[in-house]
Amino acid sequence: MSNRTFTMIKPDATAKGNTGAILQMINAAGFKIVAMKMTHLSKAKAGEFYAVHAERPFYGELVDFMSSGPITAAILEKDNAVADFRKLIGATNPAQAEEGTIRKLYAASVGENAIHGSDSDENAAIEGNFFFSKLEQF
Ligand code: FUP
Repeated sequence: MSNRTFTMIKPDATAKGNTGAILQMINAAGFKIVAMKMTHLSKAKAGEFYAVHAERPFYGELVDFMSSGPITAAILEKDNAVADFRKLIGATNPAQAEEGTIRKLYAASVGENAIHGSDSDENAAIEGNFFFSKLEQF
């Protein structure tokens, strides 16, 4: 069990001014921010990040959306980080997300779903290293 996960507050949440409220929920749930930056992914970078989904029908839309505006990327620390963070953000489709989850509160649709959370310890490390050098991870 690793104690770190990776997240992005997506362009929809950024545009709606929800970054601060989401970070507050993340902190209140016991996650410590150990790396963070606001950035704007190019299409090429968004495509690289989501390369695992390249064959899926929604890949083009996903890449367009994720490069449509600024995001906030962060590495978070807590015991059981990956699973606990997936619980905090809720289901991919906000219509199926539990009450009180970040996606239930802030996501509009399965595509524009406010926030990303890594789905495994292995991907958390890969995704964190995609955005942050070792010197930027505290
Ligand atoms: P999640 O792990 O909850 O972020 O969801 P997935 O890894 O299954 O999907 C990654 C991203 O692809 C989602 F955040 C949104 C997008 N997606 C769609 O746009 N349409 C779909 O049908 C499924 C996912």
